[in-house]
Amino acid sequence: MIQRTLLMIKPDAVTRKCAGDIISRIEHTEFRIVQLRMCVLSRNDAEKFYAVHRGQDFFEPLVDFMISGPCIPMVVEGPEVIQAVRAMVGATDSKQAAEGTIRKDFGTDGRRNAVHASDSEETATREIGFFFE
Ligand code: 3AN
Repeated sequence: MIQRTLLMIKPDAVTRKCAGDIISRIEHTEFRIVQLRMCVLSRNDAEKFYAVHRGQDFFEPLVDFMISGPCIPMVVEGPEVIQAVRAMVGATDSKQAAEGTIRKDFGTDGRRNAVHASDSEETATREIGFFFE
């Protein structure tokens, strides 16, 4: 099934000039980037985007991190792309992510983990709508 997912390059990776390398990884797959922009999230936006995590001890530092610099959200399209991009991204904590994953190669730890990727069709629809028409 052709799906769309939201992949977002986070401020740590943008600041360290890893965006091109991450975009290149996507372009070396069968998938297509169909929308992309760069933006700095407001605190309110970041809190809304991560609303499911409100109340967790990592919520406030996560929001502070997400507004610390520009993000690059993009929409990636292709067959079964949601799970495929999640697999390319790797585990939440970059220190535990598998070799060859984006988080292993471009992230630092559980917070500064280089990218976000939607985890289901429902979240993909919501997250794409958050950034794009
Ligand atoms: P994933 O992005 O792997 O689906 P989620 O949705 O559980 O992970 O968490 C959302 C974001 O919250 C993560 N990308 C990460 O930046 C942050 N986060 C999650 N768990 C932790 C943690 N234990 N410590 C610090 N940050 C965390």
